[in-house]
Amino acid sequence: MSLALYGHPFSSYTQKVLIALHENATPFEFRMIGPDHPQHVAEWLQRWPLRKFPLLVDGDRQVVETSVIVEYLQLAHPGPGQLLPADPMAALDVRFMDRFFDLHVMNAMQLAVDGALTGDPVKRADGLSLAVDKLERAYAWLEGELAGKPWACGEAFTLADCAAAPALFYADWTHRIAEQYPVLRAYRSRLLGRPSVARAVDGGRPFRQLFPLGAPDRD
Ligand SMILES: N[C@@H](CCC(=O)N[C@@H](CS)C(=O)NCC(=O)O)C(=O)O
Repeated sequence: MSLALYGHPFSSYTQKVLIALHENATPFEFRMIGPDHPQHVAEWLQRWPLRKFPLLVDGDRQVVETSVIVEYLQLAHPGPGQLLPADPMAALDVRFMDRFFDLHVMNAMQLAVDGALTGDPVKRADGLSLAVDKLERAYAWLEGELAGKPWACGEAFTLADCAAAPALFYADWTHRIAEQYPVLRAYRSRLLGRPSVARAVDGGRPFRQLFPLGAPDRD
């Protein structure tokens, strides 16, 4: 049965799943959500009225929540790249880092984006200030945690890296990772050099004007 992913190429959470799909060259149909695709929007909302994307459809089954989607892919459509380790304790570490990137990096960055989207300069400044505070704490912790590791949990590229790539990509646009965090800066660069991540970033490139804080001229 063929897979369909509803999402938007510039959306960080859509990219998290796209990276997982690209990692294993999993065939799928991308169904873009946006004003030019009302049919896809209607199908998505009918299937998931909570209005969050991406949404994966696999025959009769639909899957939401990106971490669950990536785990589902591993179970139902495994490929050569194992995004969750077989060892349960190692898998727990991967799930923890996945949660860290979603909750402490992606969500922190989103505070600034949401503030900017209001169009109110006070809310924009407040959102950014909150985001900077939280991101600084996350960056400092990651700097120690990632030392000596090529990927978030060690030698293998996992679900945690799928989460880290878009989270750090947009977090750095929101609040630049300072030179005092060389380990984290190098990790972000390594992620951007990974073919699956580069492909996801390229897919979002035509939509950079959508970034409400203003996309920097890099990456
Ligand atoms: N925890 C969810 C978060 C998904 C999410 O927030 N997606 C954003 C797009 S990047 C979204 O649906 N935004 C629309 C909205 O919040 O109304 C997941 O991992 O799938």
